[in-house]
Amino acid sequence: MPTALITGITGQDGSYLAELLLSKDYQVIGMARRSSTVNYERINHLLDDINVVQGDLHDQGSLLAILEEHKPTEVYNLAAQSFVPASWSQAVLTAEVTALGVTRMLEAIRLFDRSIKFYQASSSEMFGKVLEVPQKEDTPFYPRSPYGVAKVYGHWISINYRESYDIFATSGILFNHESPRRGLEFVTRKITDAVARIKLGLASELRLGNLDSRRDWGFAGDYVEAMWLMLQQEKADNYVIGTGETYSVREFCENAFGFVDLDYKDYVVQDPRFYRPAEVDLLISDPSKAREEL
Ligand code: NAP
Ligand code: F7E
Repeated sequence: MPTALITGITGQDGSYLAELLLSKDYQVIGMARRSSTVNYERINHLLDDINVVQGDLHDQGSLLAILEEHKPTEVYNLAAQSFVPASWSQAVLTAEVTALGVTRMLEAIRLFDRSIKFYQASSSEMFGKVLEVPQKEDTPFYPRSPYGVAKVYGHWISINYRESYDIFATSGILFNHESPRRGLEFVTRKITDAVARIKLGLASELRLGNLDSRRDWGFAGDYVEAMWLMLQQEKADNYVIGTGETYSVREFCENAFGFVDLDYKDYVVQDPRFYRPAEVDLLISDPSKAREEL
């Protein structure tokens, strides 16, 4: 039975990936950081089938200890400070977790067992102020947030450990992926949650930032399958995963409100509090390499 370690098991992608790996008869070890109250909302239904262990990307010793105790054959590094606005207000923490955390896990693998396959959760935010349309694996990066900068570090340190130590370190450059399990502060769930509240008479408006930014949105449940496929290849590599279609936040609002016969213009208020110091205006993927090879 193969054993996989998932960091970020309590997050959106962690929960879907755990379900996928269980369906493939993996033993699943999920790493969660200690907190004063447990936040297993997304994995409560899996607790009988997975093994949740405590560890933190800040803490090198905890990572090494988990590898030594559970001996995974695959490590999916999904843990991160992943909310882009918080990366300006907590820039150093974002660098510690989202950037240096990757090195800590790679170091643990280098010291314990270099044959472990490693997946790094890279992001389309690395393309930022895009230098090419659509974006593919060799499109140069121009990150626009401390989060994007941290992910560029994580991407390159994974490639560096691949080239320096021959570790199977793969980087999945995933475009936005959403689901009912998406955190409520991200724009898709913020909108759909508000639409439901407004329809039920529980709220009267929705305050948003930039309605004109465009994203390539996919479904998280599909994207975790791509992660797994990447680790089943013969060689570690970099892959862009996206839909190849782009829509604006405004179009998303039109559709979500329209779904319950409401007009978004009657409820959406643009609020400068939700504008970002630097915006990523347009993301659209070219996932042809992944389509061919995976
Ligand atoms: P998410 O829902 O925000 O989950 C992040 C996970 O990281 C949570 O389990 C969180 O634990 C954990 N975490 C945060 N800091 C940690 C630390 N110091 N030590 C250990 N665990 C820590 O994110 P997601 O949407 O599932 O995304 C998964 C990964 O893919 C992230 O690395 C994200 O940056 C990346 N990514 C996401 C997208 C997307 O569209 N979703 C696209 C590209 C890349 P708590 O529950 O305790 O907070
Ligand atoms: O914003 C605009 C906002 O926060 C999408 C993370 O998973 O995907 C995610 O990052 C767009 C931005 O996601 C509001 O300005 C307008 O242009 O849902 P989001 P994100 O920043 O694209 C990437 C790929 C990741 O890697 C990240 O981890 O929507 N927007 N008004 C708003 N966004 C939010 N959150 N809230 C608003 O009120």
